[in-house]
Order: sequence, then structure tokens, then C-alpha cells
Amino acid sequence: MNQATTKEALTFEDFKKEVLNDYTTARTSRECSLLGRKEVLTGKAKFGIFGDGKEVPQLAMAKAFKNGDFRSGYYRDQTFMMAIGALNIQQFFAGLYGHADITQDPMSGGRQMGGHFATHSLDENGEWKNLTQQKNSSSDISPTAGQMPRLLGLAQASKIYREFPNADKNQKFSVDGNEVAWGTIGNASTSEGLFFETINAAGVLQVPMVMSVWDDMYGISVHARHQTTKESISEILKGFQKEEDTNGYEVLTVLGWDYPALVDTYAKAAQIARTNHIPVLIHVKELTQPQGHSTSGSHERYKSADRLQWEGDFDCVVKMRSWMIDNNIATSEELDTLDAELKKEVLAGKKAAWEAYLNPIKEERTALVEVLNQVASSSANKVFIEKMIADLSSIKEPIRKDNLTTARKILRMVIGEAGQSALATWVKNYTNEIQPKFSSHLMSQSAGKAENVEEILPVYDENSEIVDARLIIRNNFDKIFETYPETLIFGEDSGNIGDVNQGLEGLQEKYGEARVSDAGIREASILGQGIGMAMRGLRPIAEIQYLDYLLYALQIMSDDLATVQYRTAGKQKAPLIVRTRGHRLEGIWHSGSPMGMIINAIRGMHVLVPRSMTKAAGFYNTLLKGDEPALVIECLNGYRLKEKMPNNIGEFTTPIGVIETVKQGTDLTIVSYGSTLRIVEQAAKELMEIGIDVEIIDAQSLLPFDKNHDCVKSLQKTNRLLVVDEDVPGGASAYILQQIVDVQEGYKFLDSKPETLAAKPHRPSYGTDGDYFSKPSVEDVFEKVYAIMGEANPKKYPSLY
Ligand SMILES: Cc1ncc(C[n+]2csc(CCOP(=O)(O)OP(=O)(O)O)c2C)c(N)n1
Ligand SMILES: [Mg+2]
Repeated sequence: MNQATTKEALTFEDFKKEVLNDYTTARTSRECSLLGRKEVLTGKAKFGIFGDGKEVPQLAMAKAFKNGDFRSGYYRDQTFMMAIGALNIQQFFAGLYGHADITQDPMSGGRQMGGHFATHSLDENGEWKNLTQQKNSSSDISPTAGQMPRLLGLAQASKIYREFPNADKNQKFSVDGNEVAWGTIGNASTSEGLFFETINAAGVLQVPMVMSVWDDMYGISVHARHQTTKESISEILKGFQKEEDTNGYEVLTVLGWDYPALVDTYAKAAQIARTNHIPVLIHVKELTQPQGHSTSGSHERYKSADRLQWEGDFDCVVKMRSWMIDNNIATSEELDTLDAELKKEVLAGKKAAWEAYLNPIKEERTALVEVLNQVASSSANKVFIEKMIADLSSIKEPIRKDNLTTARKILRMVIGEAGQSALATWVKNYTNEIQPKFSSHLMSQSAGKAENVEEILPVYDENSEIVDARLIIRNNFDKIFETYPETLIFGEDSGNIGDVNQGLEGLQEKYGEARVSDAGIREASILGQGIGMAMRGLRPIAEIQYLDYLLYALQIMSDDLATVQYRTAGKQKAPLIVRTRGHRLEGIWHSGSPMGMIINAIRGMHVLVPRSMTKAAGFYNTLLKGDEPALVIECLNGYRLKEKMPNNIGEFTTPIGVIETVKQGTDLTIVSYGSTLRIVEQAAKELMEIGIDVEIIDAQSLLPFDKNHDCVKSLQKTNRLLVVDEDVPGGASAYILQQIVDVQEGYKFLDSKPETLAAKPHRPSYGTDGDYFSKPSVEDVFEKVYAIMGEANPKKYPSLY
């Protein structure tokens, strides 16, 4: 045997081994899907959505996927996750059961239903791991195509790092920008606007993104003819094909059951994207759903017998198996043996997952039953309690709700008895122990939490100049870009002209087009750029031109950005700053006030409403020292007002969750924020003329709101409260009222009914009169305060009307 033949033989052996290894992953994954469905149908798990029928292309994707790369995909990708070593059998079932422990269900600690995948970017302290040394998956979300905007940012980060290697100060995120971001989506979900918006943007930006469409011709029961023009995403995206002298995509198609072709296609795609930063779209056709869409339905209801037959014949795992036999990689008998072994392995993994899930709950129950027996022995309700203990003990597969419900019901029956205190203690301790499993990490729990950042006051001296306020923002951003190489800003008109209010004037020239850039008109994917880049260690500032247009991005902020920490139980973060401007322009889409909608949609982010540019600049400085996402709303009519330029630009900070009393007073407390404060301040002056001395509080930060409970301290003095804003009635003003009256227990100090003054329930009308008749005016504030004072003292303040 000469050397060449030995080498060839070895190579074939290696190849065989690799294919067998792949088949093992595919088959394991398939068994998980089959058994997973049974677990749901027998009631052990609540819902199942699996990756059967999509296994083989995911093996090919995993082969081309390198350390440092990122996935942004959807619920079919279990095989991929297994192939990159990020998901094993037991973990798969832990996810299915919703095991509320991140060490058991590393995907989300039981917070997401199975099929929503993630890897860990953060260590136990919430600090970045070295992402270049691991394979990464951003955490999935359920809204179809919701993974698309983030994918754009994950890909763009490579481009930024290639251009600015020093943005990766600690070398944890990139090696020469060689990382590819891999997207996956179902064929039907390409109908979503977010898909098309992102595809176009990635073509414009030319980022290393490989987008796979898993095409099984259906979206639940709805056939491709109702989803996609020409029933083919690659056909209609042909116009995106890059030509010699244009930007664009490499558009590839491949059959989802053709293992060797898939391996070649993915290797080629990775090469194009990784080396040249050209996006690639791979349309993977002829995939199937062996068990239908999810455990909620059966596909026999809407697929024809012919289609079902075809799906059986073209099942990608079946086809891969035949190909292996045809090519002498394994015999049918060998594969039968392997299949049987894998089935056993999956069964064992499932059992282990179930025991790991159930045992702690059973142990907790045992401890509870001990306490309950004690409680029963000294209770007048002994008989009833013993029956309840017996009922609890007889539950074969208890959940925590069973434990706690029983304990809390019994607690009511032993009020005043000897056992009450022991049981009350058990309930409190149990709740304290278990609640964080479901409620931790709404915000960061790391030391770098923005709320921990200390306040640094702006410094002035006798030479401090009075300037147009926008210059404070501009100079502060200048300092930010100089200080933090990982920062960048992008948005509509943010680059060349330095934003519509010139808060970035001259900064593109100074810092380059990559760091201060214009973006297309596409708010959702601007947001997504920010999310993806923030997940890869950059500190992006995504600019949404006006608050009114934030609604296009609100879904992605709400579903994706605001839930990143929560849905990964603290294993991923995206400290993105969203910058926008609003308030007090005129017109239905130009008045920027839907604050109630916003703060209720994005719990998990900070919402900051600075009244001046100095305050706004201070917020940016605070946020950059922290590690959480935030929305900063600058006041549109504040840019041309005058403010004093601080000497310590870039350094002073505005604390988060701290109010500021802008005017002391004794008669009534007005809480407001943003541009409306100026109306309130004017009204306060006019009220002073008739002897009513109001205290004015600027909330500054709606999420979190007044964490020191300073508002209630003001109420202790004034005993009256009015909340003023220009949102709809019952919007953000109702939230502020709930915070002060309920959370801070302000009701204890009130001598008058607490009130809100908001805008009319319709959108604000255009023009000065439109504004006057839509939003609270100085007279409205004056009269509202006057009426509250008049109710308390009608003699002194007789009715106006
Ligand atoms: C925004 C949104 N709308 C509807 C749904 C409900 N839904 C979940 S999966 C699905 C079908 C998706 O089909 P496709 O993209 O082809 O993926 P497949 O399941 O076929 O792999 C629908 C309508 C959702 N999750 N999100
Ligand atoms: Mg589909």
C-alpha cells in the first residue's frame, strides 16, 4: 500500500466516522421529538414544538459554525443545538418540563417553553465570558420573524470589529471580525415585515449573515400559496443576488434531505460570509413535519394523503440513512442497532430529566407535610387539615403550586392556633426561595447595574458659557466616543448631518462612518442592530428619530430587548441605549406622548425622561457605566433652549430612579416629567400670585420610578397630590399615581383626592390651538390645582365656574 492510499483510506474512515456521528445526532434529535410529543400527550409537559423533519440541514449548518459565531433562530433548531454541543437529551427534556433551574434547563431555566434555545454569554456574576471561544446562540423568542432584527446586529458586530479592533478592548468578542451570524426561519414566517426589512438592511450593510429558510411548505395549516409569492422565497429574492459591481446577497438553494449537498452548500456559504462579509440566503427546500406543527394539532387534518406520503418518503433522516447505506458508510443492520441504542439513550435521558425535575419538589413536599402534621395536631380543624395533607401526599407528580396552595389554604384555618407561626414561616421561606426562580433578572443583577452608578454632579465655574442646549448633548457624545471605543450610534439622519437636531454635529467626520452612521427608514431593524451588537459586547446607541415612530420598534423592544435578561435567567444581556426625542410638537403623529403604552410594554428596560440636555447627557454617562438596556427620551423643544455648559462634560451622571424637586412648596405636590414640567412651572408661578405654593417634582426616570420614595416625603408635607403629563388619561399618570399612592403608601398622608391631569383621550390635534385643546395647558394646571385647594377651603378659593 503506498502512502497516498493509506491517506485516502484514513480520510474515508474519518469521513465515515463524521457521517455516523452526524447521523447519531439526527437520530437522537428525532427520538427526542417523538418521545417529547408523547410526554405532552400524557400530560407530563404542557406543550411541545419540535425539530423533527429539519434535522439534516442543521447538521450541515453546525459543521460550518465556528467558535465566536452566533445563531439567531427559531423553535425548530434542536438538532443544531445538539450538534454544537449546547443541548443534550436530559436538557432537552428539562426544557420540555419547564424545569425552573438554569443548571438543568440551560436554555431559559424553565422560563420559556421548550424549543427556545440559548447559550450562556455571561458568567455567574453577570460578566461577559469569552465569546470567541464558544459557539453562541442568542436566546430565541416566539413571535415569528422576531429573531430577524437581532440577527442583523449580530452580523454587523463582526463588521464593526473588523474595522475597529480596539472596540474589543478585552478580546472577548471577535477575532478580526471573522464571525458569522446564522439566522434560521420557517418558510411561512418570511411573510412577516421584519423578515423583508432585515433582509434588505443586511444587503445594504453587507454583513456576514447566513440566513437559512427551513421550507416545509406550511405555516401551521396554511400552505405556501397563501404565504409567499410564487411559493418560493428564493425565487422572489433573486433580485438581491449580488453581481460583480453591486452589493447584494449570494442566494443559494438546496434540498433539505440531501446531506452531501447541504454540507457543501453550508461550507460555501460560510466561506463567502466569513471572508468577504457578504450575506447569504440559503433556501432549504423539501423539508417535512413528521409529527405536524406542534402538540396542539394534527396535520392529518389539513395535509392530503399524497402530501403525507411524500413527507414520509422524503423525511430527511430516512433519506440520509439510505444515502449512507448506498455509499457504504453503514449497513442497514448496523443502523438498526444504532437506532435501537439511541432510542434507549433518549429514554434514559428523559427519565433522568423527569426525576431531576420532580425530586426537589417531592422533597419540598415532604418538608411541608412535616410542618402540616405538626400544625394539624394542635388544630381545631384537625380533620379537615389531615384530609388536605392526605390529598397533597397522594399527588403522584406534584408541582410547586400544589405545595403552596395547600399550605396557604391551611394557614387560613389555623389563625390564632399554636401552629400558625410555623406554617406562616414555612410559606414565607418557601416563597422567598422559589419566587426568584420565576421572577429574577428582570433587570441586571450584576455589580454593573445602572442603578448602582454613583451620581456625579455637573460642575460649573464663573466662565461656564450659556449655550444652545444641543451643544451639551453634542459635546457629551463627542466625549463618549472618545472615551469608549465600543460605542457607536446609528439612525435616520444621525450620520452625515449629525441628527435632525444636530446633537451629533461633526461627529461622523471625527469618528468615521461606521461609528456615527445613517440608517435606512426601518425602526425595528435599527433596534435589532442595537440588540445584536450589544449582545456581542459593543455599546450601541440606536437612534429612533422621533418618539412617535418608536411604535415600529416597540414590538421588538418589548418582545426581545426587554426580555433578554429575564428569558435567559441572567445568562445573556443586551445593554443597548435607545435614544429618541419627543414631546410637545403638534399633531397626531408628532406629539410624542404615548408613555403609558411604552412603559407598560418594556418592563426590563429603563425609561428615562430628562427635562434638559444636561440631564439627558448625564443619563447617557450613567448608562454607559452600567449594563442594562434603556430608552432615553430627549425633549424636542429643549435643543434650542439655553443651558450652562458643564466643565466636566462626559463625566457627570444623572442617577437612575431618583426624582428631583425642582421647586419647593407647601400646599400641593405636582409630579410631572419631560417637557410638561415647563407648563407646570409656569402654572406654579401664576398660582404663587394668589398664594398657592406648590411643590414640583420631576420624576426624570419612569422605570424605575423614585426608588428612594421621595414623592411620599413631599406628600407628608403638602398632603395633596396632582400628577401631570401629556399622555392619554390613565396612561403614565395612572402608573405614577399607583407608584405614589399604592407602592409608597402615599394615601396615608392625603387630605384631598389624589388627581391626574393628562391629555385628551384622542391623539393631539395639529397647530397651536390643536395643542391647546388636546394637551394640558398652563390654565388647565392652574385650575386643577385651584379646584383641589378650593375643595379643601372654598372660602379662600371660591369656585371659578
Ligand atoms: C407573530 C406571530 N404570529 C403568529 C404566531 C403563531 N405561529 C407560531 S408558529 C407559526 C407558523 C410558522 O410557520 P413557519 O415559519 O413555516 O415555520 P414552521 O413551523 O413551519 O417550521 C405561527 C403562525 C407566532 N408565534 N408569532
Ligand atoms: Mg413552515
